[in-house]
Amino acid sequence: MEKIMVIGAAGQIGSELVSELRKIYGNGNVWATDIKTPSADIAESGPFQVLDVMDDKQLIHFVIRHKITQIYHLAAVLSGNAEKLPLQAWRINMDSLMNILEVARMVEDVKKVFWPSSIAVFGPTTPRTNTPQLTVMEPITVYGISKLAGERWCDYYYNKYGVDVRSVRYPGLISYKTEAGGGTTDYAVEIYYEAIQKGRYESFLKAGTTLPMLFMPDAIKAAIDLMEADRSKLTIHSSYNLGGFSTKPEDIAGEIKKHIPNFNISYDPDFRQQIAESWPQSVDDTIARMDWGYECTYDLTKMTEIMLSEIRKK
Ligand code: AKB
Repeated sequence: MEKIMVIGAAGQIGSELVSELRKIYGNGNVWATDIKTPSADIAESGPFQVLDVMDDKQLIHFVIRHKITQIYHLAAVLSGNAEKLPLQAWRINMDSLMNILEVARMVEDVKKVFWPSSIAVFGPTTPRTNTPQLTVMEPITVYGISKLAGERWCDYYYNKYGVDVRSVRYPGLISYKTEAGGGTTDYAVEIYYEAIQKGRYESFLKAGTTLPMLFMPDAIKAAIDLMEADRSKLTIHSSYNLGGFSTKPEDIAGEIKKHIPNFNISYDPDFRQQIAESWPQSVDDTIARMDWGYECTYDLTKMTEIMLSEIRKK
């Protein structure tokens, strides 16, 4: 019987992941945890606990008491916000991961850990198109540095202690249930909300800024598929490249215009432009496809239809 714990359950990935995991494993077997209260459907459809992953004692007591077998650790400070408070972001991103890795090492019941990395591990010296799994990695953001260091620690705990940590390098994630917060790819979420609320959007990234993106249902499926994959088939113990589809602000605006003809986009790039320009435009995810059958099923057109109709309902 699996007992699963999701850390960061009130966040953009966590809120959707908890619902999917509860469908698969049963509501009572999936603990939602966060420092803040999640939406009512998460807090009321199964167990919820206020928990600070930075508090290692509270964390280990919780894991032992509830006989947790799988941990999804999603709490992190994203790229844009991390640049505003670099040392604080470094501490949160690194200490929280180290607490999880230590718990997984010490508590025998814990069999698997999921921790998301990001395309932010790459930098301006990385090949930007079809970025390979193994390549130059010189990230220029504190978020990217923390994700790259985290990947090395995951690989280290796997090799040294046999801790089964599984990870993907997410591209920008687009969703309508819970808004993202503080990332560089967040423009691709904001644009849909503002298209409906105001009929216009001022992008903080320039026209022509291409980045890989993934619609949340594909991102959630990837996390669960990777966690369910046969361990012997996995060849990457740092983090798997995940591609998604590549897009730029004017492409999304063009898709929105098909539904809202008067929609207008303008551009006022800020500090996140430099971050975006240091990240890949597309990513080679052949190894994820081969090892555990990853696929991206939503493209920009299909995703835009769903984003607009779901946000309208809100
Ligand atoms: C961000 O923009 O910081 C994140 C990411 C790509 O990891 N969405």
